Amino acid sequence: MTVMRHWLFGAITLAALGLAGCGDDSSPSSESDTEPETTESKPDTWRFALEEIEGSVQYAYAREFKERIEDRTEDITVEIYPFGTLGTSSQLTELMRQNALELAFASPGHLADRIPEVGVFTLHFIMPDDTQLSRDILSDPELYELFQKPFQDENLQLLDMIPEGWMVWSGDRPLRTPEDFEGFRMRTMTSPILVESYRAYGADPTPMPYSEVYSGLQLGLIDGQVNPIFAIQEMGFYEEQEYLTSARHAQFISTLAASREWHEGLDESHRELIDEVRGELVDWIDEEQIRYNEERLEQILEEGGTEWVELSDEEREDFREASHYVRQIYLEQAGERGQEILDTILDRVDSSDRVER
Ligand code: 6CS
Repeated sequence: MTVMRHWLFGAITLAALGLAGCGDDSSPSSESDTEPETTESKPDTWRFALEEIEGSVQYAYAREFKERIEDRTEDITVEIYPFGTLGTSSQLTELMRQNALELAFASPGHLADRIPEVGVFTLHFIMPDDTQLSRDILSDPELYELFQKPFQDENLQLLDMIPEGWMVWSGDRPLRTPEDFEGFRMRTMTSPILVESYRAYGADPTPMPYSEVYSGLQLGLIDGQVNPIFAIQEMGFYEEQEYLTSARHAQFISTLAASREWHEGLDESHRELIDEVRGELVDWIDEEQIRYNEERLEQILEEGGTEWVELSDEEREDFREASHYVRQIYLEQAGERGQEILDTILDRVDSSDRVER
């Protein structure tokens, strides 16, 4: 099993990774007394950790980000740490909070444990089907403004929100109706809000980290899991499943975060550069993820042994209705700011419907 090797985390030894000295100025630019004085700017390394393996959507983004940053600076190197090299999603977030890591992806399905507001992206039937509208929402300055405070309260800086594709249910059975979920042990990411989303369909949700999903399927600890197609393919989940059901109930959206302390300590020009690159990658990454997901689906189906089930609008309607009350649970967890975030997204979707009519 080739994918197995990706899951074996190296020990999270900060010293071995050169991350020792968390919290103080451990960057190569900090001068020691004995170093000769120079007016040249010193090289600086931005460590960028991913929740996904090489070949993933996050990896594509990080590679492009690295290339664009390094092309436009003399003194910056971006070092990419794919999944399996530093730790789980929650551990990466913790490293950034301690200013021991500069940049990392943090999926709302895990991050909502700490920042309930981002749980909005785990709710079902919220984001629009329309690609352009979805891009506009994910780059809406008003939304960034609303999310920034809870990120900063956690010593994080929100830099980007990127789409990684529609979530697809993989399972030992097709999942056409909420009744099909009866007793279905669905692996979810670790935030409690996701547990509620699947309880709403009558499932038996089982939160676990990404690294344990393959063995969970293999050992029969879970009946299925949910992820975008590119991930189902590259992590080998489809090998242990007979059906893939597409309900287009939610997109997988990831947040790109930075250590707040690090971000605030950057030169203004570097902060502006990050912003510039982020803006350039909005359309680029969406086109990439669409291509990744289409190609990987073809690969899975060509291999055989997995059936693709696409729900009709009528079938989706039953799930939409069943999912509705989870919004209330989100609001209980995310409070007033959560309400503003949810209202802003729904308002963007509604006003676009009105314009179309
Ligand atoms: O299911 C998960 O936990 C993960 N899925 C993806 C596609 N990216 C990162 C996340 O940790």
